[in-house]
Amino acid sequence: MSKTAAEVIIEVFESAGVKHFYGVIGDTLNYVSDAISKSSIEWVHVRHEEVGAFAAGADSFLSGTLAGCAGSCGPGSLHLINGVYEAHRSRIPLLVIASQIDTMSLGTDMPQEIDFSKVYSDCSVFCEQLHNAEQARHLAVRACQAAISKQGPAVIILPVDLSKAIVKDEIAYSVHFPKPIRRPNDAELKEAANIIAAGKKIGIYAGAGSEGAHDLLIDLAKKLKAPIAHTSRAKDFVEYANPYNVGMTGLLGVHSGFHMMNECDTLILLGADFAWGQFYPKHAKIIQIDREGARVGKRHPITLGLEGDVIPSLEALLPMLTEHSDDSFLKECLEERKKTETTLAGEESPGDGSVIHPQYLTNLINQYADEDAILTGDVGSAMVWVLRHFQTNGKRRSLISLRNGSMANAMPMALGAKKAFPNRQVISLSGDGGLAMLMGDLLTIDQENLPIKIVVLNNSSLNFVELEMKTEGLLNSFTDLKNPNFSKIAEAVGIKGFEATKTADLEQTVKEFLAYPGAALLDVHTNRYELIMPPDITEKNVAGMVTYGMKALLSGRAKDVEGLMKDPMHTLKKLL
Ligand SMILES: Cc1ncc(C[n+]2csc(CCOP(=O)(O)OP(=O)(O)O)c2C)c(N)n1
Ligand SMILES: [Mg+2]
Repeated sequence: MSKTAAEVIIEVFESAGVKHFYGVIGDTLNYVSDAISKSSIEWVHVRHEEVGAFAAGADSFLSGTLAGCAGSCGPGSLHLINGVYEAHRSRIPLLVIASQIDTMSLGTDMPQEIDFSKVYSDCSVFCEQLHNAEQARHLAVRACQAAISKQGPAVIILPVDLSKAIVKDEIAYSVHFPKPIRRPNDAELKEAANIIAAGKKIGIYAGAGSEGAHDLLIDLAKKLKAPIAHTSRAKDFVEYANPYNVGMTGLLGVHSGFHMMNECDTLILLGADFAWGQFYPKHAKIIQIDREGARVGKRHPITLGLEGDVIPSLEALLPMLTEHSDDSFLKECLEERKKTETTLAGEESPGDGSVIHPQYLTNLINQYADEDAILTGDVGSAMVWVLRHFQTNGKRRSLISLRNGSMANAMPMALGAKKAFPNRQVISLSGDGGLAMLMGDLLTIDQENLPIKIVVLNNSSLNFVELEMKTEGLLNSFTDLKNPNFSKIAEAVGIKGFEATKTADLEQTVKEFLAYPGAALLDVHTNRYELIMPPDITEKNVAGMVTYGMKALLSGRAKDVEGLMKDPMHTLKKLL
């Protein structure tokens, strides 16, 4: 049977396990969509390609099965870009078809002509154009192989004339799934063990590379009497059922994680590529193990850099370690953890009821969400609440645009998560700015029958940025959002709408909303003046807020300062 190059590419993707492709069809993509329509791969018809790329990334990341996205030539494939960056920065395997105008017109400044090799070279692990239709299988296999092995987006630039060409497809290239065991050699591990043996205040800092290593981390902590801090991306893998956990450091972190990192004299960094050097310990000996040797010592000077995956590295290291008996540092850090927990619990309380605190809302979601729920959070204040107030348990997942830091990620990621796990509860904690940015894809929820739950943190502002401005001592500017009634918008597009304006009703509303059998949106009018406290309050933070307060008063914006003092006990508890 004769096949087009597009059909061959799709056949290869099927053989690599691809189940979903997301995008918007059109002109140069028509032979690809035709091939998909005849295959076992499902096309998910989104309204904006960026949403498609975000969703495909979330699908691939959570399911561990390759997913893809595609766009028509020119602006169609250009729209994918932010979601492709997301996958690239988060090291998520992803297939991308950027369809292209026909080869006869390439290089002639045709309408919609874009040099995608330039556009995608910075955000992919593979980016090649099909130059001859007979290359189709070879190219598709190389793309899959690169996505799987280099963990990132692989882009195929596909000119339309080649996509529809009939090919012989005679050479049997195929996709492979290597599962190497990577670990440092014994001499290197011995060196690590010697450094650790000399440590008195040993800490463990676990990153996203620790996925699947939960029990080994606990064994390590137990043997070394070492507290465990973790990066934000490692939350799901490290936090639960972990008596050694002291939480995250960094600006989004908590006091106990920050304290441990500051005070340890020996730090074992495992699969962690935490970017902010100022949060690493100043004088500790640091041993770093990372699956990519190029990442060791990248963020901060270290004592010993080793290459390996966390699981086999720990399996080999653990028997070489001598048990530590001094647990004073662990006890000290766990004391700090208790204090942090008390602070967090205080923030989660409903307060005096005058305003809805977003931490209280997140805590309610935490209480009533399913045991294996997936929660996505928008960049903005939502990400902080998800990281601090949503508890994982080994089954739940949380997903945020942490490395790309993009607004509007949560709802698109929720779409992908729901495709990957149709039977799990998927909740998006969206900003009002974030949701509005890609709001057209609320239509996808109904059209594609994706019963997700969207909570809107309606604080009528680009709040995270507003806070950034205030802590710098600036008067906030251009942060106001004049919002629509989000629940009515939801109703208009076939999604059940809920609204919450009062603390007293919130618990009942959250319960009803989460229990609703179909897609639903809950618009919650949260406190615009909520402070997000860093793990350690510096004089600079306080000085910034004071300067802001003075400026606001002097420029006649007294109401804004009054806002800060709504529910004063809640605010004071955070500052003291
Ligand atoms: C695409 C994009 N545009 C702008 C920014 C800068 N930025 C970061 S957070 C934020 C505000 C987000 O507002 P909203 O979604 O309403 O969340 P809030 O902080 O108010 O809860 C902005 C503008 C960004 N990170 N990404
Ligand atoms: Mg907002």
